[in-house]
Amino acid sequence: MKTIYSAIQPSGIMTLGNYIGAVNNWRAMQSDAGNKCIFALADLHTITVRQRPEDLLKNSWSFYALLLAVGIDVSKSIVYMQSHVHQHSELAWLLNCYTYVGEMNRMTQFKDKSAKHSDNINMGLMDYPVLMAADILLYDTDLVPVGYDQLQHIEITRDIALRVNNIYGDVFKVPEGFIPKVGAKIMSLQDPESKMSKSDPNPNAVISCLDAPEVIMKKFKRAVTDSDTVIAYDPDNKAGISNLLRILAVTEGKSVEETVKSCEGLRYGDLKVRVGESVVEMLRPFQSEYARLINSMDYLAVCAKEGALKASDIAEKTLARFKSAIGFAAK
Ligand code: ATP
Ligand code: LTN
Repeated sequence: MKTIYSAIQPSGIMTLGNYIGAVNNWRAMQSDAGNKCIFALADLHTITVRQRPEDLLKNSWSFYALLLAVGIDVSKSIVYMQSHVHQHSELAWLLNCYTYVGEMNRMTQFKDKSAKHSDNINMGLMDYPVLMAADILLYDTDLVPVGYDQLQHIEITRDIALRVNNIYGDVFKVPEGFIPKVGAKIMSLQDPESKMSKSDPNPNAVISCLDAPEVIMKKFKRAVTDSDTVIAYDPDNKAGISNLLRILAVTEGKSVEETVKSCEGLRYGDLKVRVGESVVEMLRPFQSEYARLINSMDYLAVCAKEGALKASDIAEKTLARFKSAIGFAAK
């Protein structure tokens, strides 16, 4: 049995990047009977950037419903909110004492977010990877499915786990990252050199998984490409077209090579329409399931509560094991 763990922040909107790079793979991994899957809404991570309370609350339930709408099944997987399981904060504190300030200072996401939120470079922003390490290590995780941008955080999680194990023996299982072959980095539709991000202020750059079909088509038609006319996969010189080809490959379930072949002779405009239609079709069942779930608040609350109970059972055992290894007196 392999334990799969991942999380997403309940902030902003769920983008096509989140869907393809992360949550759709979570669903796929859940259907393997050899996997035990645990998925969280990383709401404690979300407050590293200032949130309006009413938005955080609304987004938390919305993202919970989004995960179920993707096809994550609470009878097979544990789905919970991080803030409901207090062991995350406690382990993060302990791990802080085994993490160096210099390591955190070098994290790419910390540097990017500090530049973006220069008026609020709080300790939590710097400590973000340690909380993420706590999330992962609490569940004796084998694999962490994430998009490319999170790989550095998985590496530091491994470093911290190995460091603790070197001091105290085998306390933590050392996890591995799991990156999808295609789609680990979906790019912005307006600036194909940078990642499609849920906090991008330009709505044309980002497909929300809840965008109406006509909005999706319009955004793809406006996608930035290049002045050439030949459809070819060349991420360095044709970032926009290559991004569209990757999205099409995932939505049609083909390799990038097959996709390029099937687009031979098409014009850029035709490719944009084909990608748009393919994304609309992929999201159609998901959107109708979301519409049903978001009106079933009682059901969502029961699922989240059960998820938190199951998660804290596991988390408590790992936390107790580490506290005893450190030398804390038993209660
Ligand atoms: P932000 O950019 O605002 O920090 P985000 O869009 O990266 O947010 P997260 O909640 O931080 O969203 O990420 C959730 C998951 O989605 C992570 O596994 C992340 O790697 C993945 N992910 C995010 N953006 C993309 C993308 N453009 N392509 C592929 N995977 C992505
Ligand atoms: N930092 C992650 C979200 C996250 C996460 C985790 C992912 C929080 N805890 C544990 C995997 C495992 C992000 O996607 N921005």
